[in-house]
Amino acid sequence: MKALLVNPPHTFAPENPLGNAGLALPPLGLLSVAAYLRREMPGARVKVLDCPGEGLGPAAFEREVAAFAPDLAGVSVHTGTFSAAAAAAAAIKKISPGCFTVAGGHHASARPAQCLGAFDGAVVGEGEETFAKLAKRLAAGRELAGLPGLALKPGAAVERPAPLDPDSLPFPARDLVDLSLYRPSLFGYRRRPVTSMVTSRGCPYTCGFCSKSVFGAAYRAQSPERVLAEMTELAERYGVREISFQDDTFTADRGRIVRLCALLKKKGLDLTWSCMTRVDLVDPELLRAMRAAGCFSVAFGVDGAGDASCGLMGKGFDAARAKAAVAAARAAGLETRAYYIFGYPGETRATLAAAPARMAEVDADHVFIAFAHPFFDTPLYSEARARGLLAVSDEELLDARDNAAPLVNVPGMTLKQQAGFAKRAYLRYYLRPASLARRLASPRALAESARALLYFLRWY
Ligand code: B12
Ligand code: SF4
Repeated sequence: MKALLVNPPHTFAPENPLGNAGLALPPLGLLSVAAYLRREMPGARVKVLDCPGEGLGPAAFEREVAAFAPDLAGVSVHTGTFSAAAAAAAAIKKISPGCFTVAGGHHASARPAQCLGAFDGAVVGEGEETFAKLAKRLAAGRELAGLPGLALKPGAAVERPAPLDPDSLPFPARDLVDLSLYRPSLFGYRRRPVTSMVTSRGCPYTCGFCSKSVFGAAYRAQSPERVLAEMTELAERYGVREISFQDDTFTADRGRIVRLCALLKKKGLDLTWSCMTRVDLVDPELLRAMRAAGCFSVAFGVDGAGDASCGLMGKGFDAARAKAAVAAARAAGLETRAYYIFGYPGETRATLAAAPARMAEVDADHVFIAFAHPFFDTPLYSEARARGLLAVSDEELLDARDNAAPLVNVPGMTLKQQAGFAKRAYLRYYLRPASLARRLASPRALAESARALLYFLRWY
């Protein structure tokens, strides 16, 4: 069995917003599926092609497919990469007509029927177990129908397999990619080599823009011991010096993080790290423990600039909570990043105009602004569609990757005017005396800001 796992060739938007500047992270989903398959089917040959990460365009991708000649090819499909994924599946079929093609990931889980137009099958939900069973059945020439998690016919119900125990998963097969190609976005790391980890799945919160068809609402996390073991492997086998945790809500289980911090201090690995979480999942004591265990930066999904916008997005906290979290993180000696979303249904010229002032009240060291992106499986999409606010067709959403481009109309203004609000918000934010003073106080912050300015000017 030769199994190929693919992140399809596509380009990130040429006008990448400041928030994504320089960003490229390893495809941990594909690497986890690959590691699981190697464990369950030791005879299988597994190859991973992360085309955006490796800079492979369609022609180079086709050469790689022809050289490997896979029996089974799995392709990651996000909503905005659907068109690219469908083209990759067609290219695989052209080169290896006998190869079974299967879609996996967020769009495959949200809209499996649509994927079946381009692929032989679609894996719904987390992919490790279903993909490994699929490979085994194909190798043995067994019937595929009825395999939990595998969609074969549009419209037919797909039984989901039981959620996997996070501690039972092998470490992602990082040996299958060149880790030196990847790094978090500007302001997101301090030391290299740097790489990412994800230590939990699922989220019980109900933010209206969030696409959750893969892992669902039940939170499952690896034990602190399992997390430490993977960090140790990264430090000792790969020489990694910094880890960017990409968990949606890293601190959702407070006890887990307190124990992890204690284990890290005891182990004494030469590692710094950063994470993302919600503003209502931190407190001063926890933040101090994180700082003492090597954390240098926390990113908060504040999302709504001001109470009104937080309410529209269903964040479940108010701006005062965001302000308190940022202040507590700063007091603990941590750098802070705040993510915001502009242009949510219900926003008005007034909420957008007030956004910079609301963001300044929260006062994170760095801010990143994206526009509301309506994924099909979200309340945001349903609401924007129902209120006639979608500025693009469903088809265009299958190729939409530029989160600096508004996709939802705010009444009374053009999309260009909406984009202008974000650009001015960045300027007003970073030109505040408090923000300038913080930058001038640190040579590292000053150097990073100079790089950021170059990205910004190119975008602006
Ligand atoms: C880190 C991250 C990135 C990184 C790395 C991406 C990558 N290739 O993995 C970077 C920054 C590059 C990135 C980019 C983008 N991302 Co991103 N990203 C994430 C984040 C925070 C974690 C991903 C992760 O590693 N998860 C852990 C692994 C284990 O899970 P996983 O990747 O989902 O994989 C599992 C399943 O999905 C499935 N699976 C995935 N692929 C395949 C393939 C096969 C064949 C099979 C069988 C199964 C399978 O099995 C895996 C194991 O269970 C998620 C949020 C989240 N919680 O998932 C968003 C998220 C996945 N990203 C998202 C988006 C939209 C994007 C972009 C399109 C954004 C853009 N504007 O360009 C790009 C395109 C990605 C690409 N294909 O290149 C959305 C997807 C929503 C959707 N419906 O499409 C998410 C869910 C964020 C959100 N809630 O909005 N992203
Ligand atoms: S945005 Fe974060 S906190 Fe909100 S539902 Fe999604 S993963 Fe959960």
